[in-house]
Amino acid sequence: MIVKSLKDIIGTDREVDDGKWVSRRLLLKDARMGFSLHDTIIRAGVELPMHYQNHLEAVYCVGGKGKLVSRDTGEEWPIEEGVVYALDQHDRHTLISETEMRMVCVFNPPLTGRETHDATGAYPLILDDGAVSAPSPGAAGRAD
Ligand code: 9YT
Repeated sequence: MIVKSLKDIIGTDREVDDGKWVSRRLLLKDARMGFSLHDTIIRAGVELPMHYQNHLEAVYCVGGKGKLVSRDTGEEWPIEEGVVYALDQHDRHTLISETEMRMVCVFNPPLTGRETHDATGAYPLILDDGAVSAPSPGAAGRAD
């Protein structure tokens, strides 16, 4: 069994600060659960274009307010405490925060903790031997 506290992650290399968000990685690939689990703070007033071409992600908002926009369809959804969105189609999306937001995020396959967003807003796929997979499918160096 694995038991961890957010307090033990803050200030370690499992707390990743992108400037616009801070992701606290509670469970990563090395936990061998088949997913990773993150407690992410989105700073207020930021716009985050993302496109996880190599991963599925579910995001459950547990605090704050913002808006999710599909860059595939133009649809928009208010995001607030109690709302979950699942990027089941590797959807191109933009998250816009109004206030600071707190999100619980699950990634499949799990992140290793070494990924950083590329120019398309994707995380690369890190293989079992530690190699980074070829660039994201369709990556053309733009997030939109
Ligand atoms: C929705 C969101 O939080 N995206 C950016 C960060 C990502 N969730 C992560 O690495 O934890």
